[in-house]
Amino acid sequence: MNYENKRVLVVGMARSGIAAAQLLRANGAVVTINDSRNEETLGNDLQILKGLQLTWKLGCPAEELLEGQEVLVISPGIPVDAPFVRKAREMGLYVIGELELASQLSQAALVAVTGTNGKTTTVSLLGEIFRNAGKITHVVGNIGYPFSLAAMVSRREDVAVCEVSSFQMETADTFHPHVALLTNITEDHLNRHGTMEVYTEMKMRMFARQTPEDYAVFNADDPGLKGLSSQVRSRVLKFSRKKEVRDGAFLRDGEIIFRLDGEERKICRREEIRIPGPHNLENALGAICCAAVMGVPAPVIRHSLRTFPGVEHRIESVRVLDGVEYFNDSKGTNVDSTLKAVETMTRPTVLILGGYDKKVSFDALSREIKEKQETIRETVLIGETAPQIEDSLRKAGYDHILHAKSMREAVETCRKVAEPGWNVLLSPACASFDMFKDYEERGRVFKSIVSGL
Ligand code: UMA
Repeated sequence: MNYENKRVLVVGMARSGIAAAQLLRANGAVVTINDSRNEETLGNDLQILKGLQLTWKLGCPAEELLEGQEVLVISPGIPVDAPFVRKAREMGLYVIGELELASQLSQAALVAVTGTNGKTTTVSLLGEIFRNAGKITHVVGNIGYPFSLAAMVSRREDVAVCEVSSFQMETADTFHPHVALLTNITEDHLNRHGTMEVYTEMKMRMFARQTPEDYAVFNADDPGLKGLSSQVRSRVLKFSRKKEVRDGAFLRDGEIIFRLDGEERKICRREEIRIPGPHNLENALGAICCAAVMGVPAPVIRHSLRTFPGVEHRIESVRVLDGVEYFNDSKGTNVDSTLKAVETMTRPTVLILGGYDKKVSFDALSREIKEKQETIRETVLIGETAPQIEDSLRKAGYDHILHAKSMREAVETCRKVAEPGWNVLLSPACASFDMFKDYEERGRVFKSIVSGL
């Protein structure tokens, strides 16, 4: 779409909305910005919009601003069933999200990654691979850097690697990645999407506009993806750490192979991948498929796998104190992600769990903790979901349960109970919004408390 002189209302003035407003102004749109919060509460980040010739309407309901607008751009945090969004649709406005807007205006080749877990690690690794291949690469989206900022500067020869959330797909329209990867699907965000069917449907929207010239990459080992690859029109590649696949990436005698149309390329040996754990092997295999179909030579992929150190807040070692190693896995915002972190613990561990309530069940996690009680020696529960997690753990027959009212109290409790040779793991299995701005703030607070011990 051409946004020149289009009257656009942008709602939500956090990272996405601020970037969308800048992109729209750069494309000649007539922009009104809105947030339910006022300027004072929104803080300094808005300064960048000063002098951009925007109409500022902060601290008032968006409903009041729809009259006379042609387009409504919303942030991912705003659900599509919000009353003002419904009203905008009824009034005939074109309603899209920030990611959709950016994808329409970006010039770069688009590689997109979605799934419940592994997205951030995979896009970060892909960013590293494309940069090592000499490409100007923009790693954008749900990872925390809005696509709109890259869309303002991207050129046709660049690559945009986009982390896509189910929230962002609610408002997709023409979003069309040349390569799209689905890592896995397990229970998450049911407070927003209601059912697993709707959540899965949102993830699958990423492939909706692909054609047979595009590529869709699926994790063949994930039961949550069963049957989904037959729904896409693009060329399907799969990856597996358990079996050989026809087209895609797999292991043979410890060697990682990429195969397409019967032609095999050796990438590297499994143990050369620097990021640890079976879940990271899956992330690496997915990234290999995307990079290979984008034309990156095997030696560049291999070098990147050998050097990529992983991402902050994902099973990140913070420090060793009195023989106890502290790990920050604040990115463990759902049950499956915490299960994966637990799987990588090879020593006795005190696990900090709990946070914002996304209305999912903790029973699978509790059963696993009970089964692994030789490893998970204690749990320290924090936040809104502490009572649910306690009930679930007790139902599973696990009763090594402690409580803490704050992150500081949780860390201090861990310090008291952990013995030399143990680990302390913050992997809450929940989002952070009950106590923190986001998972990054939660992780930073944890790290600063641990560093100050
Ligand atoms: N707001 C309104 N009216 C409303 C509701 C909200 O004005 O009715 C305003 C709020 O006052 C606030 C703004 O909207 O100022 C918040 O928008 P946002 O929550 O979309 O915040 P952003 O900073 O733009 O962050 C979003 C993503 N947030 C969510 O999806 C909740 C970030 O993902 C993403 O990194 C960022 O865009 C950059 O693209 C975070 C996330 O939690 C990490 N994602 C979920 C996850 O990973 O599990 C999906």
